[in-house]
Amino acid sequence: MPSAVTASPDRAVPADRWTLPLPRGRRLELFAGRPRVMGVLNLTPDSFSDGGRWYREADPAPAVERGLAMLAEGADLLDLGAESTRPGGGVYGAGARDVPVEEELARLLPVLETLRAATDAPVSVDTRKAAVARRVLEAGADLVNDVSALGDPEMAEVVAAAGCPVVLMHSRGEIATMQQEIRFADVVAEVRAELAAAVERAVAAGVARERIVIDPGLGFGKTAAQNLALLGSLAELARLGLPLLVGASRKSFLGQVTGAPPEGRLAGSLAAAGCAAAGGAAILRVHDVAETVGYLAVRSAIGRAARGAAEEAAGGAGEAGTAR
Ligand code: HH2
Repeated sequence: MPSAVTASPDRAVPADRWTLPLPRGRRLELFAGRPRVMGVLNLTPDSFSDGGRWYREADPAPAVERGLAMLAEGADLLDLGAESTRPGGGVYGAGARDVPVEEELARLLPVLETLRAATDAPVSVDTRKAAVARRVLEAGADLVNDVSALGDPEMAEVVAAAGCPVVLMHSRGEIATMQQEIRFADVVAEVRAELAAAVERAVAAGVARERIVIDPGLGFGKTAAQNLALLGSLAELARLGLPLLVGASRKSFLGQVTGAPPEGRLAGSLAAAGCAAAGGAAILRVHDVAETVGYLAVRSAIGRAARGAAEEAAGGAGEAGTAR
């Protein structure tokens, strides 16, 4: 039985593995601290990090190619998004514009359907709209990544009916203005409490707890210092007992530390990935898949080698003790 099924709302000892049930009888195994890599595929003309790079109106080919390339680079799952959620009121000015349901679907469906025919890898869709979620789940999407944490009153029902996992991301306020008035007395405690409340709301609305993934929402209604504090305190959020998804990749708070523009934030993104893994993250949402996969592989290899060396030393000490 996956530990998340029996997870209490706040565990003294955090769970360390989960089995996320996916539609059509598939599963995604997750491990705290050994994160899966979720490759970001933005089908938008205006995303902050890669706006317009893969999206072509009426031509899904470049985006499909990019999605398959990320899987070949080692991504465990993809996250398709057709509405930029770039927050307004801060470094991004007015923030992203709302995209009507039909436009979001017109961007998503051709890419999703072509990808679905080409791969069985889990595909998540980043949407706040229940109408979009319903349609992409019918078209073969496996997860809903909802940065509004079920803000659409019909989203819980859609997710519950599909029996798919859902990412509940923390944010405060509206996308258009969320960087304007940021007030936290204790950002880690408040994000944890608000995520716990979002989880209970989702469960009360019929979403199975074992299908919920939580996310601190880095960059959504938080200052750079608050994002950094959250990244350094993920273990506190892990105590909620649910798998943690962390999206720090190329975000502006990394640029505020290094001075780099979005495409120059790889070093910061990898530092954040290391921190997230150390804090128990189960999924990292990233743009630079090959680099993140390589980084995590070396990190794991160092961990394994260090444990092996410690065991060898303990065995050697035992032998020396016997000989004496
Ligand atoms: N960040 C972005 C979008 N979706 N979803 C989750 N669960 N967590 C995140 O941190 C997160 C997210 C913003 O990044 P990006 O998709 O690159 O940009 P844009 O929203 O401008 O398309």
